[in-house]
Amino acid sequence: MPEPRTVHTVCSHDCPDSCAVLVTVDELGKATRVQGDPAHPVTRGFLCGKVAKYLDRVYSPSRLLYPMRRREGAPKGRMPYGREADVFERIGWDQALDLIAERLRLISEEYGPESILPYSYAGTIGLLGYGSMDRRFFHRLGASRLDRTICSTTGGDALVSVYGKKLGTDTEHFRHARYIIAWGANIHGNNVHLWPFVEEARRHGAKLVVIDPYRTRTARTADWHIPIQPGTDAALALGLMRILIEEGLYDREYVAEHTHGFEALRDHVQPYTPEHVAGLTGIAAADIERLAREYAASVPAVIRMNYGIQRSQNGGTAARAVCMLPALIGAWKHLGGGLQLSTSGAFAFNNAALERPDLMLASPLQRPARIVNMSRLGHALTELGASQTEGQADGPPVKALLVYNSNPAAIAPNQNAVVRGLMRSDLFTVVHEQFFTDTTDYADIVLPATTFLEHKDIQGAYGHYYLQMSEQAIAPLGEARSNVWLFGQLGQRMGFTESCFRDTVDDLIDQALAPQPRANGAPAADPTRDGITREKLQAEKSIRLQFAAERTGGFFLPFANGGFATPSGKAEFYSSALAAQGLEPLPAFHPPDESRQGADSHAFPLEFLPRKADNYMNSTFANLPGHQKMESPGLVAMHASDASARQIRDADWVEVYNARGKILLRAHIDGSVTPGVVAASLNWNKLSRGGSNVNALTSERLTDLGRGPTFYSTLVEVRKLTPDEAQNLFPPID
Ligand SMILES: Nc1nc2c(c(=O)[nH]1)N[C@H]1C(S)=C(S)[C@@H](COP(=O)(O)OP(=O)(O)OC[C@H]3O[C@@H](n4cnc5c(=O)[nH]c(N)nc54)[C@H](O)[C@@H]3O)O[C@H]1N2
Ligand SMILES: Nc1nc2c(c(=O)[nH]1)N[C@H]1C(S)=C(S)[C@@H](COP(=O)(O)OP(=O)(O)OC[C@H]3O[C@@H](n4cnc5c(=O)[nH]c(N)nc54)[C@H](O)[C@@H]3O)O[C@H]1N2
Ligand code: SF4
Ligand SMILES: [Mo]
Repeated sequence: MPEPRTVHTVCSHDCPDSCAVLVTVDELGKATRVQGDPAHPVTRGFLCGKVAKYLDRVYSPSRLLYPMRRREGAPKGRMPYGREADVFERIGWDQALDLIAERLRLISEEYGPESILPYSYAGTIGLLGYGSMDRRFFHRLGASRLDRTICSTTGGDALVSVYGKKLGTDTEHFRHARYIIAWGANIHGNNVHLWPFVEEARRHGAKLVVIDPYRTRTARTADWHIPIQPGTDAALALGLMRILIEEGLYDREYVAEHTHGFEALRDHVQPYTPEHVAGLTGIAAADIERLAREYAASVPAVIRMNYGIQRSQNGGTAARAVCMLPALIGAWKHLGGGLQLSTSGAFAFNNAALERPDLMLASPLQRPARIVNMSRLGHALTELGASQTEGQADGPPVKALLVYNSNPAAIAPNQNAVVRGLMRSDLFTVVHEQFFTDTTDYADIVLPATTFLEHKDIQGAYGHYYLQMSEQAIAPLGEARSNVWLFGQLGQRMGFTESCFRDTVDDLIDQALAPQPRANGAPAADPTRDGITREKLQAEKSIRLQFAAERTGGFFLPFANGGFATPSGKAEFYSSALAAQGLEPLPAFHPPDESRQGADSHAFPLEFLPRKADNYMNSTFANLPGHQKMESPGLVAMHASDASARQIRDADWVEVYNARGKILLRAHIDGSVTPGVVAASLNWNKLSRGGSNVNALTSERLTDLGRGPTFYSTLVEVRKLTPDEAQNLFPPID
């Protein structure tokens, strides 16, 4: 009998922190404890509240443990939580795989392979679980390609437009900062392992400023909270740049040596006077001036920009403008200065080897398939292919949907359209999941998935610079299987003869760590991953990327001395590449159409923030009682003046609505929002009164860069429910 042991795993939830998690496994093979690895320099021995309770999730009595198919005649549609299994019957894996392969073959023959759509995001950000065998499978099949825009492409494209790379200030260097701006970044809620470094800096006198329309946990503990009007960050950043230039507070040397387009920028920011920007952002002109002067005077200054500001119609431009600030003041030169949005660009995994896009040419299409934007799933399921004329169409309707790593019925915008699509009786839907969710309510087949304790993977991070090995700690529960296993098996059932569908997890890891090939075919030296092999990772578990500066005893400062991968080779204030795409080469402020200052402002008067929950991970964990207790979901934060104008008191039941939908929540007047702004957080539909969550109100409009969703450009109205209306709701009020 094996001894109790400790296994090194990595939390695979979609979080910048990618924590090193030590799992204690007893002699019977059961995990008895999870803890943050004290030896990991960013995890530092603690886990967030969500994952500290992880064994409640792994061993939940609600885990999906067997493949199932919808019973003959059982209609698709929302099921009360806990009753989902009633409409399914258990089948074996063999039967499930055969059924799926058979249906995909028929659908592909009748409608073409592009009528098959994968839908996945970041249920796991383990490298293999996120995208490897699945991509091979869909490429070889000729399925539509999913444009995975739901989270970060807008901000990512913005960062790349200025610097050419997704690199940022090292998390561990925040301890050296003297001025920290959390800009659309709820550090305490969404990125808690940065917090100890922020606190360390503050103990040494640093100031923490939070720019966020919502009074988050982070804002409440900050030195200065600036509640900006949603969607107006570009105006603020441009106003700050104007002051920095006007008052000579910028770094002339850095600007001259390392930036491109300064003269154009200087002229361009002229209209953004403090008074003008105050009118746009709701921030007093004196505060804008003070912020600019403090930011320039406190060396080193760092900005933690997270993905909050880019979930807005002009969020790409806003993120671009914010990204320019550290280049203007030369903050990159200093240890602890700069900006962090993402660190993911440093890992440079060999994605071509993992995902095998070359297999597209072996598909029946013999060409790359069409691209479908995941942020417009409602459109894809209800309109795509509906009115096509031969030859110039957008391709066939979606006839099969394979969902894994995602819960689209809860997280995709314009939910009523998504649900209408999922209800289609002619849509064949397969969902690979750990639990019955809002999405499995529309599945023909559900398949049980492993948690990160139950499979092996490797993982980079978007909030630190360590590459890690996540070992398998326990055997899969029931008949749960990993994403890699599922798509390898499906490939074989489809009769794909390429040997890559038989690759093992270790093969895949070796391929991911192989050097990226260069255009001319010669292997490129990938200095950050130099010498990091599977064997080495296996032995050391967590390895810091190998930065040249650190080899010689220095610090990794990504843009201290250039290092940009932009067309000009400089940090770009002016982007010719954007101009060539017909986009504005310099960032300018435009209000989102759906905002109080925008073109669509007449219909509904309140700005809506459909936020993430502090104690869930998007929709993950929302079904677990311990997490629900920490979160108290189902509230809409309102300002006292907006509430009283509508005869609403704290804890009243209200309807929040717009032209796309309505949801039912309890008013919460807690001082977290300014007049004209209301906020509520993500939950499961089936756990929400009225049966829909915040995404019943969000739209499928896309952002200016990166084709992303615009969750935070949403207008609503709120009205009080009558006592009669508050009765007989779904789910019933206890
Ligand atoms: N607890 C918890 N942690 C998570 C997640 C979760 O759901 N729960 N999700 C994970 C995921 S998927 C991601 S992508 C990261 C994202 O982490 P963040 O980028 O921090 O994500 P958000 O909470 O969307 O946005 C951050 C803040 O931006 C604010 N904001 C909204 N609109 C605006 C605006 O117009 N201007 C400004 N300045 N701020 C605005 C919001 O009020 C919010 O507090 O977090 C990850 N971590
Ligand atoms: N209103 C609003 N909507 C949002 C957001 C918001 O802030 N507000 N945030 C957006 C953002 S930033 C993101 S990233 C998306 C997130 O959207 P999703 O990526 O869909 O995130 P989750 O809701 O966490 O759902 C992930 C699902 O994957 C499952 N899963 C976990 N691990 C595995 C695995 O190994 N295999 C399989 N097959 N399944 C697994 C989990 O059980 C879970 O149900 O939501 C977006 N939607
Ligand atoms: S969700 Fe984030 S903070 Fe929590 S354990 Fe996972 S990586 Fe760490
Ligand atoms: Mo995300």
